[in-house]
Amino acid sequence: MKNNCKLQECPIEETLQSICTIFGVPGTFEKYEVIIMGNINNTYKVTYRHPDGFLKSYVVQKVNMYVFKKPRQIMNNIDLITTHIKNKNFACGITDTRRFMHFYHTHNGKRKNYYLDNNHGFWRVSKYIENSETYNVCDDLFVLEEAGRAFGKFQNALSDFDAQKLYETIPDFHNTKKRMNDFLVHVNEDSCDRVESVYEEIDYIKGLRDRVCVLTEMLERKELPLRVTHNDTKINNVLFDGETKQALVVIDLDTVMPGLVAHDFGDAVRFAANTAAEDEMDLSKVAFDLEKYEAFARGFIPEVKDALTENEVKTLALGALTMTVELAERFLDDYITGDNYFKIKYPGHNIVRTRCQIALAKDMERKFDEMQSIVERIYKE
Ligand code: GN1
Ligand code: MG
Repeated sequence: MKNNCKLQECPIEETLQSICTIFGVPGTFEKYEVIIMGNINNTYKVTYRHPDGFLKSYVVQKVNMYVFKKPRQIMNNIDLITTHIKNKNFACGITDTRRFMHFYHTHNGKRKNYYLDNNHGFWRVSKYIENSETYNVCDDLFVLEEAGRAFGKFQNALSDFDAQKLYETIPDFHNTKKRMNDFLVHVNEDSCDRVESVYEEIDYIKGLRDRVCVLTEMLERKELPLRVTHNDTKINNVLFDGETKQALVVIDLDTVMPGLVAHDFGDAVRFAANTAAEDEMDLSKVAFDLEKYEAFARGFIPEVKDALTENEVKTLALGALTMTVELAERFLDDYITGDNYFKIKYPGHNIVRTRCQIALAKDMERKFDEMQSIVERIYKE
């Protein structure tokens, strides 16, 4: 590998080796693979042969600077959060290293947990957790309950974390009201001439506007407490043990910021209780599965119930509808403004995603009373 290689001009394999060298990874490069999960950052699993002969893998990520304008702030947050969680776990006697995230520091000069290359590429390297797996669509109710427990425990572990110490990595990330207002401005502007093809979807989102702005309004009136939340609680952000299927660790800490519990609960079930993938084209396959919802709730609620206020319990189900409609709006907003935010695999991918979220939201509307009573029942148990 050439040391003077400009990262942006190198084939990805050489770039990854350069990055690993900068982060002090010992041994020799063996292989890499692209980790397809995630709509924002570019993620790779890179494997090295350690000088002692064994193979060791690392997660190398290039952070999307269009989405994360101040990535140094993210790395600052991550450092504080991972240290806090690790200390709390150690205090409870949990020392299994597969249960913690770890980010490596650069070996050149200032030992930072990130590296900015010559071309404004922002890189980080974290531990790869061996024998772990993650799910996009999952039918195993045990796994879903484990995911609920993992996010509930995560929430709990951060309950005494001073939110003032965290940067707001994406301001107004789940401010549904602001997102709705901005969306309607973009619809009016129609800068890419795309609005005509999506009137039906725009109308559906507009129709639910008041209902999905309830949580933001309750927060504004201080009827809901602001907590430190994960804000991106897709089940694929939990790593599970490949054999026992137990949840090991919550990953993707980029959006950990002050937020609402209902958003974390809601975003998780939006993803995990969908019977289909988030971008399923065949809408007849898309439904909200109450058994999966219940399994997640059964893991999540007992972990957090002592801390929850009455209003928080009452709004968990609404969190699911809110996050689903908000994401439909975000995908559609990205489509009509030119597909700059989410990575797309084909033209129109964001419309497919929007339609899938709308189909899911419609099913949630039909099942809303049952969603409410499942939460209440588990809360009272
Ligand atoms: C993005 O990249 P990923 O998959 O972790 C997005 C989430 C969305 C999600 C939808 C920073 O998360 O908010 O819910 O896609 N992350 C950001 O799949 O916008
Ligand atoms: Mg994420």
